[in-house]
Amino acid sequence: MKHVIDGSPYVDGIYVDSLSSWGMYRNARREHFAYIDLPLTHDDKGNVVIWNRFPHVEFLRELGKRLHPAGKIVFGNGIRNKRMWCAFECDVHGVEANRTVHKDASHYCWFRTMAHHKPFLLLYYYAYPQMECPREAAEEYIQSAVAYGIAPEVRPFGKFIKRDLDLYETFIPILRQIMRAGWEPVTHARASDADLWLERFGGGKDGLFFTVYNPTSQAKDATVTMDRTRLHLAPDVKGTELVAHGEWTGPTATLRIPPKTLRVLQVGAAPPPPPEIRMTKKELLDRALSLREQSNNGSLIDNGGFEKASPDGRPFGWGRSTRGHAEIKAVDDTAHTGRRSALLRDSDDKGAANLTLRFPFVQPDTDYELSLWVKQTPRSSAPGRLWYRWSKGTERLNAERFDFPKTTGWIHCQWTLVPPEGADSVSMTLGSSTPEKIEIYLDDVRLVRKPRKAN
Ligand SMILES: [Ca+2]
Ligand SMILES: [Ca+2]
Repeated sequence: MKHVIDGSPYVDGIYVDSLSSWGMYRNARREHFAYIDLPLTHDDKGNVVIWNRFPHVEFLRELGKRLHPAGKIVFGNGIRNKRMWCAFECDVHGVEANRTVHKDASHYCWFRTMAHHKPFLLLYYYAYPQMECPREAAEEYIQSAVAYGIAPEVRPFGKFIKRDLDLYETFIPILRQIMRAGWEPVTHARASDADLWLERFGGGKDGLFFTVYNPTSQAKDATVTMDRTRLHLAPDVKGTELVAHGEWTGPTATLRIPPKTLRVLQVGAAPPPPPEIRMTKKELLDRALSLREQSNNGSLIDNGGFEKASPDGRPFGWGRSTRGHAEIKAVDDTAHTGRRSALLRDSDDKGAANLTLRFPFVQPDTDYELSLWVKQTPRSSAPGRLWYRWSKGTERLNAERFDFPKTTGWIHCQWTLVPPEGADSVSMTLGSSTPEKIEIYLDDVRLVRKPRKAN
């Protein structure tokens, strides 16, 4: 956790999945009682227990305590109707739902009430090949969700992107605008037809909006009358309707709303929608890698100096692979820089000791320079080596090996790794192959991008 938060500026938060799936049992183990902060309860027979939902709440609360000071967020998925206390601890809510949720406003009411001003993302697995999503269904889903300021996500994303792009172009800027204004539970407005869903967003500097959704199969002629006093509206306030682009003056808007259709009223002036953040995959990757380089003094490898380690010497960010009589740990009895280095000991001709690292962000037209400091103890019969393999997706490409120099004093090594055509990842192992025996220290491992110059 600490490593993720302190050492990874490219991690913006933590996504906690499946909150609705766990915690349904009562824990009667008394030795656990001392470690919970939330109240104990009892089961049907009167035995004192921890209701295991509450440790989930404590876990989310602790995540927030650690993430918020760094400006990072907690996303909770599965914020369903029995997870209210979890909801309060999360900054963003998500629910993966069956395709009937939008037919019943009570679900939306619950989601929005729990979230209040926080983002809420609904995810429909709508579009698998056997689960076609007709255009009418997409229209109903998107418009009804936006009525509650809920992001109407679908998965797999993009299957109907061409067909439904107009819906997203129309409704997502509106969603962003009303979400910024913020949902308010008291509308101070009345719709003339009780079948209509009427929700209010904002009332302050980010504008005042009302969403009016017709969930029925008949078109509705309706008026929305606003409480001018409570909403502080001038008698001649100007209003615009953002979906079909109507206009009116005063606190009463008259609308004709087709079946399963959303209208959004903007009352008075409002700032334009927040600018959209659109990044290509390449831009996103460049940004992530730049952030990684910034936090590692130009290197793409986190914790290449082995300074961050668990109390028992597990270096964070590295994989450890050992077989036979072998061990790997971060130690503080010697270091090239800082306090620690990694000790790799393999005293077995049938075993091996390797630090492993996969770098899955290999870019085209880029070479990589791997450098490190190494030394052997006098007991080390082999010098140790770097072995690495390129891959393209799941296809394995070529592998190469460089032996370390034999030395009992720290020595600097540097190699240029040239990706074969199409490679998108590289897996590196630093240590020993089976027949070799080693006792070596490694420190300050760096991987640096070297963009190839165009000819
Ligand atoms: Ca070090
Ligand atoms: Ca060995």
